Amino acid sequence: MASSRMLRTSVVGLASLAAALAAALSGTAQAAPTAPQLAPQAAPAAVGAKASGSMQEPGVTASLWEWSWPSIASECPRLGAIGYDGVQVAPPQDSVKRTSTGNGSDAYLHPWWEVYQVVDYGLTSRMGDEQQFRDMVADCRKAGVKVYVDAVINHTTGQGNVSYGGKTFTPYTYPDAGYVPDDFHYTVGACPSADGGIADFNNKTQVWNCNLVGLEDLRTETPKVQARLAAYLNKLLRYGVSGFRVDAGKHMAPADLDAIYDRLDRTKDGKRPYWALEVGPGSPGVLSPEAYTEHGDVLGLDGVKQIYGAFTSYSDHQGDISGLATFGSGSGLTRSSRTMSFITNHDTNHDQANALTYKEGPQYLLATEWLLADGYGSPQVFSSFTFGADTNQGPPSDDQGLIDRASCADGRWTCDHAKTGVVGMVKFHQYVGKAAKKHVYADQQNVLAFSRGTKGWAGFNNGTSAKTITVKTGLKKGTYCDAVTGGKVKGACAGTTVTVSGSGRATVELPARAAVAFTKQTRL
Ligand code: LM2
Ligand code: CA
Repeated sequence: MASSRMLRTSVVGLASLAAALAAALSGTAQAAPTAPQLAPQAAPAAVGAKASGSMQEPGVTASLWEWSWPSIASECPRLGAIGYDGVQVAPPQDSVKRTSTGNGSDAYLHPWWEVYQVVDYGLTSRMGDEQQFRDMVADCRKAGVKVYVDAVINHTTGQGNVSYGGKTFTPYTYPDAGYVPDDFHYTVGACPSADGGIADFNNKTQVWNCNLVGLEDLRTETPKVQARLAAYLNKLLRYGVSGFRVDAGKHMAPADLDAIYDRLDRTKDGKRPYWALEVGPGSPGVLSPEAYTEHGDVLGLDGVKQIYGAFTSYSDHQGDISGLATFGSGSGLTRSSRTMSFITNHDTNHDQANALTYKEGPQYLLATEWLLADGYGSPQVFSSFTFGADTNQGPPSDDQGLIDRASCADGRWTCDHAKTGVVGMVKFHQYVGKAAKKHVYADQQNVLAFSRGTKGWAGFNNGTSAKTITVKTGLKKGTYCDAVTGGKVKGACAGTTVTVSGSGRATVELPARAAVAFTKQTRL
């Protein structure tokens, strides 16, 4: 669990990591190369076209994280039918395949995090082979679902010597990717810390040039590395991918990101690729999520914490979900149009701190439903595998680490993206579009309700007992089906029915830890 603690620290960006890093690094069998030598001066990075202002919105996406390619291919028709605009997939490039376990708590031979250690850019991975990847992208596109790839472009590995694709490597030398020691910051002496790790998360040179949790940091400022990375991303674009979640975005200088983005081709739809940078909160100035919005969208990691706080702090009398009425730019977050929002992602999911996850059951679903109603950012629904107490646990797989077929029936996969309430709220989100939040009811007692213009209304109860509220809904007189309990099916309500009076008011019972929502579309 040292690993998850490390990552949380990096995401949160707390200052001194030196001791922890040294300890973590000594845990790896990898020797640093001999004395750092001086590298020839790299050509100045090209002034890249900024990604901001030039991309399409991804809308609602599902992150089917560490689902295999055939499993995602089969799921895409359902995603499309529900109304998802896209699916985000785990890093598809070839990664380290461990042959022995690490020390102490690091007991899983194939932990989930293997895929974040890049060996080369062939598309053979735990999730499937290149043909399966291509077929998946094609099948999803056919179903009207765009594919977004988790792009690990900041670093290679920190351990091991063999990959899923059967490639071999040694520290700082990756023949199949074409990398030699001069392609890494540490090797050329460009990382200003004694052990090559990031000791100070407020120091931009360290954050950009040193090894994040021992992962060998690429010289993303050089034309050679930029070209290599762009070739990988362009291959994915040629296969029909629509954009990227940029792993460890904060650990690359904005100029490097711009230069790489500038080398990217258009998507199959003729658009500039989506580009969402992972920039963990906690560091100031140029390292802040806000600063990175000049170079792409950013992941809403600060929002994850605020949402977690609102949903979990009521018993401490520190706040409640009605405070989320002003969530977004009103609560100090990056602007909606530049943010990918979510309740949890693969990191916070495994950290089990400062984020709601599937383990919180109804509260996690309630939060997911609320985010879809709120309209902040481009909401992403996280859906992956279930796991036990050891947060290193990998996805269900065979003894070689190859991931099993996902099933929503065997209890090993959460399938939160397909739960009835989430499905109803994806439809709600798509229907209300950009309509403004109106008729806000925030009772300071863990209940929040609002309309989206005159198109839809939603109420959320985070309390442990049911609560009945009478509110103005913004909708016309009529009988409506609750989207959360199944909506309108063949002219009848699958679940709860709500009556709106001539004055636009309704008396709604909000069950414990649950939501009720309806739109003009679910009117009988
Ligand atoms: C990320 N974003 O910036 C990913 O979202 C996160 O999941 C990745 O960390 C990280 N950055 C690098 O891509 C995960 C995981 C780490 C794990 C790394 C690499 O949270 O724990 O580190 O992937 O697999 C593991 C060990 C760690 C070791 C490191 C290098 O847990 O103890 O560090 O490998 O050998 C010495
Ligand atoms: Ca870097």
